[in-house]
Amino acid sequence: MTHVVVDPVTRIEGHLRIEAEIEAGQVTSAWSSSTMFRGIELILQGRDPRDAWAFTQRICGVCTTVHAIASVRAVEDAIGATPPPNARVLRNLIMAAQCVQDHVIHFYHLHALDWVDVVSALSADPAATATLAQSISDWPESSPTYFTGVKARLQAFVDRGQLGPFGNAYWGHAAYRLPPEANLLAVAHYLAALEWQRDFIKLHAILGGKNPHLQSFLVGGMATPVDPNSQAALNIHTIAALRSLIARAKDFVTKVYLPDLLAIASFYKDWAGYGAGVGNYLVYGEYPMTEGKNAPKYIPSGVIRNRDLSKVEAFDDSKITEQIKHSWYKYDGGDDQGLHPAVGETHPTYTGPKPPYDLLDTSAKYSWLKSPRYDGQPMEVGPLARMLVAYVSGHERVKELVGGALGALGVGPEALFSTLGRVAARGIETQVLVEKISDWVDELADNMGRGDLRIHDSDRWDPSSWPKDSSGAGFHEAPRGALGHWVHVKDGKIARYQCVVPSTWNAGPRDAAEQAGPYESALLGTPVVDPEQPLEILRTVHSFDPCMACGVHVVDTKGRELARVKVR
Ligand code: NFE
Ligand code: MG
Repeated sequence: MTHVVVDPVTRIEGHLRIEAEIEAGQVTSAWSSSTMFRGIELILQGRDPRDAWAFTQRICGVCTTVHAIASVRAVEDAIGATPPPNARVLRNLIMAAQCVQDHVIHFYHLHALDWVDVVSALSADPAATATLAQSISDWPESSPTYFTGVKARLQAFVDRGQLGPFGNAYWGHAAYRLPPEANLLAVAHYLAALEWQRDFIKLHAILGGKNPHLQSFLVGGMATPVDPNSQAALNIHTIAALRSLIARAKDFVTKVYLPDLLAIASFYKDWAGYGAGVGNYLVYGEYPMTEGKNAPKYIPSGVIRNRDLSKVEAFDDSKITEQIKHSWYKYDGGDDQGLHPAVGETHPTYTGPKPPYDLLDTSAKYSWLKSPRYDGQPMEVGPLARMLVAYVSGHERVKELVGGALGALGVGPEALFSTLGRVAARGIETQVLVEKISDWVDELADNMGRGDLRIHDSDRWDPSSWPKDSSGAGFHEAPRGALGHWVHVKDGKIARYQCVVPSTWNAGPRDAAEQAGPYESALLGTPVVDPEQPLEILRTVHSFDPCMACGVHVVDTKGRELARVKVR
């Protein structure tokens, strides 16, 4: 048996440590640990709940809007504020844009290099690359001259010894399978996607003043004036600017991201057989289509258990608990219980090992992540969960795209329960959202046209209008999955605040019943050709798009080393 430590896992947000045991070339046990703590939940106590979103938004610099949205919704739920239609539409636009940008960045910049060998791209024939590119898409930048230029650019990085983002990976690993031309194509689009994401996210600058960390959220609505006749508000020129940003985004997703995803996946179909994980999927739902708490959502909520695609259960938030048997926290009532987040506790209690340590004691506490559970069960959250629930719920566009992807790869729906399924679901979700997002621009324009310029419910702005003691929950589907904030407001101040975050669901440690979390389960059976270069472990872990900053709500305060892979 070989014990492998990957710490920190790179090309993620925050710090994640994976330990795994490998026998006969396969992972037989795995542990996921997040190794730092800050505690945003604690610093919110005693503050004005109307300010909470600005603090929680700083939990993460990647999913920058998501904690703001969850927070304003939780506070609105507690104090009884109802945002008007323009606020809902503006929020939908902001959230969908976040998801689209985040997914494209994940595919090219955080995940592609697990599948794409940059060094091999240097031996590609640019003319053959152009032929390949033109065979999968009518994207205009596909000429031999274009790929000759990309190859020369890459060669120049290498000649200068300045590999930049390509400096650290397992180049030449036996598990890389793309021909040189496909590698060059992917590298070209890695670079193109850097430009693309910078362009597209101007949408956030327009609607939120800046990105990351938009400034326009407000409990009860949005702080973005809407007025077709004002230069100082979102007006008809803004609508035109949004339309052109979205059109360019859709072009790139449809003609570059999705064709690349299918082309790369076709060389790695065996990865539809690895990385399934817990087989339970949880979705809170997102993009309300009308006002009010029970509004229908474009991406529906629901629960799927045991990979059973014959039915979706209704989501019931009272079934959520967080456990801490293996997390560096203590609970007043004992560490073996699970607490609902409305009565959750955050008492950090580091019990070792003492850094710098060799191995974690996984029989004891071993992560700063808690273990969220639904009805006592571990749940995977994220794009795969959302696309599965939407698929089984009969979402037309999702059904079409899932069917199309499965057909193109020649695999059945069971292939979705895998590392590759996770990657494909993320692409499908991006396509669905980049198509849908323009409807919300139309809705905003229609509202303006009808003279509905309301952006805020001011009836509940004054704390004297609030109940003396109330609680609320705010739910959101962040790019990485189901996100919930729970707030208890007492005498106008925050008495308790709890966040249960997508990466906490997915990357959390074992629970009191010793059930493994989704990462830990997904790694079982993963082939590892060379324990010194555990590329395959990264494939499965990265397929979830880890964000430890969100997961623990932490910040890195220490110097960082690039990576440590330890085999014993
Ligand atoms: Ni920091 Fe996050 C998303 C949230 S993941 S990226 O998406 O919430 O835990
Ligand atoms: Mg929390």
